[in-house]
Amino acid sequence: MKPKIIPLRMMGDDRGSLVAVETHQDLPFELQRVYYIFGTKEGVERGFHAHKNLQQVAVAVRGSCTMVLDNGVEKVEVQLNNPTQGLYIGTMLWHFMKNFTEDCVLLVFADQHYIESDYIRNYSDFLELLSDTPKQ
Ligand code: T46
Repeated sequence: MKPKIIPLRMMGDDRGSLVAVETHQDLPFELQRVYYIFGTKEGVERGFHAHKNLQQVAVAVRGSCTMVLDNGVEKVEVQLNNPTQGLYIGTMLWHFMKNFTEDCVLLVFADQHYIESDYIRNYSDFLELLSDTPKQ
């Protein structure tokens, strides 16, 4: 599995850096929600779910963490440590985050509002649903 990294447009000048993120131009979907994770305690791992329909792009705008993606067949670890690179997290991908630095701010763009019923929080259910999902 090859993780999909989305380069974000950096508009820096001698005052500093600026990255702009727009629906369709940078994100492969229409933006509906933004959230960010910060202040994660040392050693904490979070996530451990897949989404039935939600698509997301995650960017470590400060600090770093590791995103583990698992498509039910293979796992890949992606280091998020660059505010000009987004990681696309598609549907039906089990994922969790670890190795947060103390200063990590993980910004996530999402194509849907928060819907708890979109989460698959049990790994066996995830594998079962995957086997029912037609291959793309
Ligand atoms: C994901 C990974 C990368 C809301 O009320 N609204 C929201 O938009 C979000 C994202 C969360 N919440 C509530 C639900 C929980 O009571 O905030 C609490 C913490 O959320 P959760 O335990 O799901 O956080 P993570 O870090 O395990 O997962 C989050 C996202 O929820 C998830 O969609 O893909 O980050």
